Amino acid sequence: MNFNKVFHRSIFLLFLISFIYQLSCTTEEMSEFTTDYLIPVPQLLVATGEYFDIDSRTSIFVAEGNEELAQIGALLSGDMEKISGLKIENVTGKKVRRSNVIVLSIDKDSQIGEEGYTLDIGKRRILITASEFSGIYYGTQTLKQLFFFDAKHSDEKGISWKIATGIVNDHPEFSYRGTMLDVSRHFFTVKDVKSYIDYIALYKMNVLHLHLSDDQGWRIEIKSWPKLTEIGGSTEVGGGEGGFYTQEEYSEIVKYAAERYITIIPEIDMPGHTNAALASYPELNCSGKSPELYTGTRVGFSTFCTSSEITYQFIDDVVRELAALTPGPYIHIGGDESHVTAKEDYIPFINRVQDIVISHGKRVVGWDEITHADMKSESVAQYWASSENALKAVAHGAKIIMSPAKRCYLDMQYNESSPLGLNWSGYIELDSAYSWDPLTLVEGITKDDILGIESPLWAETIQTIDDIEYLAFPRIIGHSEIGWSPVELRDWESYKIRLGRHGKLMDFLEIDYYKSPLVDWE
Ligand code: TNX
Repeated sequence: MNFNKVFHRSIFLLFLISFIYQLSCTTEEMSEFTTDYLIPVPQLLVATGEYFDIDSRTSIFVAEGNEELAQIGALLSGDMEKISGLKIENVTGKKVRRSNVIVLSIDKDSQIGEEGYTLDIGKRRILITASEFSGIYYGTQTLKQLFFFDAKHSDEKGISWKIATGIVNDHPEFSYRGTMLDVSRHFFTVKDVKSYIDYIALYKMNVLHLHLSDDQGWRIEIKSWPKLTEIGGSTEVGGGEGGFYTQEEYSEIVKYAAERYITIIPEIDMPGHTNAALASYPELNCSGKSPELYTGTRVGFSTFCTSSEITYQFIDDVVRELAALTPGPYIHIGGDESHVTAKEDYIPFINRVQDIVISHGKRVVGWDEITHADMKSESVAQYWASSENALKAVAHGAKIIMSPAKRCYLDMQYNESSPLGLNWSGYIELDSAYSWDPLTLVEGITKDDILGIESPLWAETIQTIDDIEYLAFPRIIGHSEIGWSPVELRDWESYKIRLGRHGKLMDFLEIDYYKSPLVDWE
């Protein structure tokens, strides 16, 4: 039986249950279980009119021997404690108790779709089921949002939190829901990156692309070429001291992200955007001489020597070490704005680098300029400005990540008085960041061609986690909804009200977001 049929049948059944329920309790006060608080808005939600009480005796149950579920349970109880102060016990065993329990359970027969989940909040127990762990994790994110926005009640028995009962059936529209952080123009610590991961996980995003090298800094330790970080990592835009991740630190980020079902995609930008590497090793320059380190913000002036063999040995070493640190399927090779690489050199260079990446068992992602080369159908193009290039990707049979600079670039100013950001692609207010559809953006590109969406945050103008928060939030929340929710459910008027409520959540998390005048913040 196909997924759509099952899904539609389950929609029908849910409506039926809800209808019968509402008939049966017209005299009692109904609880309010609605999508009014949820971002991204779920595919389907049905209220059943009662309450589940969470108190100090509530526990989270996973079946014995299931380490990964237990880990999701531990994250859930930690977050619920932060929200409520209640210590919710994690329990494993063979038999689940009858009431006051939150159950996390894999159901291999669930037809809810990849990364999908069912969250069934009953009067006695909450049940999250999914066919994959990621789905369970997303179910817990929805539960957390509902929990956060629900009211606290206390009586003589102590404090309890009431969650309205109902059922959510949900799955994402796109399998790739990402953001990029540029750690090259300014360096951000492991702690900063982990904070950013925490925030995006709450909105069911599943990719963090790290822009690890550029003209201003090389940020990942490569053991076979140690000067990359020693020299190339020693500064940043404005002349600050820069920094880099040791392989151990980087692995710590990868693991932290994986526990939140986020894949890290490392990017080594080439053949342009390479001044930091060129400054570290003279042999990578056609002149055989190293340029000075660069701390300005111009782009497009550097290039690897594409005609020399040592360049490819170097790239092979870098990709080999990076692939070993990367459990995810992709290595991003950049390829953008190589203005000083001749086109006849650029194309064979990209082709060769693509082969290197494949030889290390990974797939290529590159900015849309790489579509000029002989892209393989398994490679992915990241659209940022050129529709023509995006259509070339389709001609190669390759998929596209949508990152239109006019809508997705988190480093653009909100308006002319924004204290941070650039404006070369325009000002991006919240409505402009939210109100667009990846499916109609480029004529000739359809859903099958699109892997998903990604919001890049370039770091020329930002230096601290507060700066990251200010430019990313709340625009990225809107992008998370574009990646997850179907276009029929997306609407600025409804989104804006829900976002206003999430102001309270961002305040709670101490996210320094931009308080746009377009939204009534709660
Ligand atoms: C363009 S978009 C770039 C980056 C800059 C960014 C600033 C793209 C692939 N390259 O090098 O940091 O603009 O907004």
